[in-house]
Amino acid sequence: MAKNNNSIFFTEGSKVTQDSMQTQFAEHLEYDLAKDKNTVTSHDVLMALALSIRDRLVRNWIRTQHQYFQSNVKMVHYMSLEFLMGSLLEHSLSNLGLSEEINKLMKEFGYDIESIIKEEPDMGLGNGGLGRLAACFMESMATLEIPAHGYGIRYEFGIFEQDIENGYQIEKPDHWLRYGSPWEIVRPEKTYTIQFNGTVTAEWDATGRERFKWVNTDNVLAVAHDIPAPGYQNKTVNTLRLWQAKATDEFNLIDFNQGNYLAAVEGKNISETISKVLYPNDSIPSGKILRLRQQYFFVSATLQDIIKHFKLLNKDFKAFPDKNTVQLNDTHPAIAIPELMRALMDIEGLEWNDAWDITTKTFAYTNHTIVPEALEEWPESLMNTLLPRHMQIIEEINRRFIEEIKSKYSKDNGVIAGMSIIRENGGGDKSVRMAHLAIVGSHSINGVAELHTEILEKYLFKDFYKLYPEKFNNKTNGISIRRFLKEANSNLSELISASIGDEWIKDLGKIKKIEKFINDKGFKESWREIKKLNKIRLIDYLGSQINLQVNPDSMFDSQVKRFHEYKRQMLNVLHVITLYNRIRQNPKSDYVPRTVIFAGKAAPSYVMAKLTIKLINSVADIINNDKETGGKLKVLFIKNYGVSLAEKIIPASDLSEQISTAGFEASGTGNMKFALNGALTIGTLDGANIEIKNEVGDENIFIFGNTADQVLDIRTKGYNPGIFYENDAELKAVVDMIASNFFSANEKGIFDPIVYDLLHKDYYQVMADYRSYIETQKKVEAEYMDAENWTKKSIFNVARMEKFSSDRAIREYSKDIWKVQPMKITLK
Ligand code: F58
Repeated sequence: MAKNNNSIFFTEGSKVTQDSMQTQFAEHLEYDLAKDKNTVTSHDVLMALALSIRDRLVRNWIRTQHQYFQSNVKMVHYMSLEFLMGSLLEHSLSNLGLSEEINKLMKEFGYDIESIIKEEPDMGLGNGGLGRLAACFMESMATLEIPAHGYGIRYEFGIFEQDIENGYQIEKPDHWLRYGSPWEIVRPEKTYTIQFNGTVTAEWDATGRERFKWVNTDNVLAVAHDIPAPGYQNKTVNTLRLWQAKATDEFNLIDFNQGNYLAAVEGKNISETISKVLYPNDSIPSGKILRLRQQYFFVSATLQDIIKHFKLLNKDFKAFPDKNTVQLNDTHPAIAIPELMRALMDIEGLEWNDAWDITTKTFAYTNHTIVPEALEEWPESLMNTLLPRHMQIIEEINRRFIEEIKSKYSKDNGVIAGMSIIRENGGGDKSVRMAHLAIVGSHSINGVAELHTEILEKYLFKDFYKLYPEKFNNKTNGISIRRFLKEANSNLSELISASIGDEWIKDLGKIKKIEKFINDKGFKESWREIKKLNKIRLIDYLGSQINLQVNPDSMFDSQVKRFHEYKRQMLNVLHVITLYNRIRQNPKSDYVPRTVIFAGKAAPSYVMAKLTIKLINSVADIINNDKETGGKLKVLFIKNYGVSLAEKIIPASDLSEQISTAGFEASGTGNMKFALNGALTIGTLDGANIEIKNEVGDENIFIFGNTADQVLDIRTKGYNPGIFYENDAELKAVVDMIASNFFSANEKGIFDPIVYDLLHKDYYQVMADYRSYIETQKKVEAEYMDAENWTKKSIFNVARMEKFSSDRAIREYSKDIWKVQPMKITLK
């Protein structure tokens, strides 16, 4: 095909610019979906609209990529096994500035935009905070005009769909691609071969150098699927490239010719399972071989893609780190370090030292957890089988690293063993510590909140910090202001824009200006009115899912996040039961009516987390059906929490529960989303809560419980949770109720493991923080009674959120780690 026929490219006055949205929508309905007014379904409407919007995006998308290529600009590659994108229609409309126009148009056609938006399944390709952070970063990078790619896996099944049966969590497959996705563009021409297994051979090349070859491998193909990532009302559209696994041969021909049809198809199925499903474990890695396959699969495809692109424009590999920077989102893609070494040495023919210099200059690593058992390790035996050449390279990296420790840091064998990339587990059993590999192979290691980075430097990676202090830095997390305020809370964002203009959407610092309305009666009334509207909107959205009366004038007290013992949903339940007892004992007293909202998924194999969900549902059952508590207390477990639900629950909440055991939540980002929507936080001095407190001021947040230092101190001195039970009558009554089957009359004994744990183990020190939490909740109520005062605090929270915009985070990454500049897209 003649490639230089420029006239067909970048045509001004093209179909997309000339045709009205109306025509495009009608054409997609007719030509892409083959539907008329009799056969059209609501899903068709969504598809036709999404395709029309995509047309607009594609225009800028091509231009963005073209300009990046032409100017050979330095690119950020955000490598992440998870991207929790949520829904894309409303977000694309908003970023394109088309929300109003489309709203009107759909109305004219007789459709309601809200229900079309609701049709779109969430792109749930992540577990929680880590995956959503990647999505917020994609949005901010595009808004700030940073040349960037996201790279991940196109899972056929994202995070499981959660159902609740008899109070128990049931997992169902998330078939988000059932009807296809209107956003992705398949790029069969961008297909790479990924090798597994096989052996390594060595031979001497013409220059007398030993060259290694990885041969007799089992191969799988990786096919690119691209999703547009548009910036806010600019021309930048970056790419999220997700890899799908495909078998190399449709059938194994030998088996096929022998008539063994099923065996022939089997091989194909095995290779295609690589991109089938997202591992639903958060915080503790699964350690499964398929997980390692997934990691290597997407890492290898990504690096091949980056190198191919680099070679089109550059000659000398020394320039590679000047043109590429790769951020590793946790250790999940850390196998990229030996993979880049392999590519540079075995394929491109570079020497070790040059390859190593390029590699360490290219990679940067973000850590998201301090729980030691959450740090990934792969058995050496597995690595030897699946990735034999990589294991050799890792051994050599480690040999050189140990030499470095000895010459620069310590000759103590204990210290060396503690820092070694390869752990000796005794009996010849060894494993690869991916975090150590990531630290040694990167030029930057960052934590995600100040306290978290401090813990990394002081405890978890203490020796590494002493050896390489210059590599360590903090990058406090942030959230997308567009998604979590402008789109999720359009009423509030309109009030803000009407009062101070709309510059805050691109520059959150400007939102401070709303502080001047702190004594404006009308403004404050509108503020409260909007909160109430959002509550009603949430109740409507949930519809028949909740079969109880929820009072929109009650305080909405929400804890929505993954279920984990360290997040302490348990502490919240103990408070709920305490409130219930108080109401029963003193029904005539004044209470602030509360609706306590829980939502979140538990890892399918996490027994305690699942039992906590059951307990919440059992407690809800009793309380919600008790006439005495009536309008005063309701408990709501909202099933199948995800990005779209977050966008409804958060704007409707008054109180945000951020109650993890201090020292355990690396940062948290839900805490930021709530504060940005005017909820007040009740929380421990953990993760980013500390920084939120510093920004909003002590009087605008409710802090309780032990500090991270105290938690550690208690643990080292020996902790006895039973003492708290013995010495606190109210707590004792609550635990006794659970133990005596008050909430489990029909399933006696099911909560025994919880009771046992609280009284005898309580690793996360729920009992130790109970009293302080209960007293602080009391303060919350007193403050909430004074609506004027509460509104002021709510406004201060929103006004002081500048720091928590992911724009700020991305600016810091760009300047300190990536050394990249924004590039304005100017192509017409
Ligand atoms: C989360 N980690 C942190 N991991 O818990 C949270 O404090 C932080 O705000 C967020 O990252 C963003 O930095 C997290 O979500 C996972 O889900 C992993 C999934 C895969 C296995 C290991 C945990």
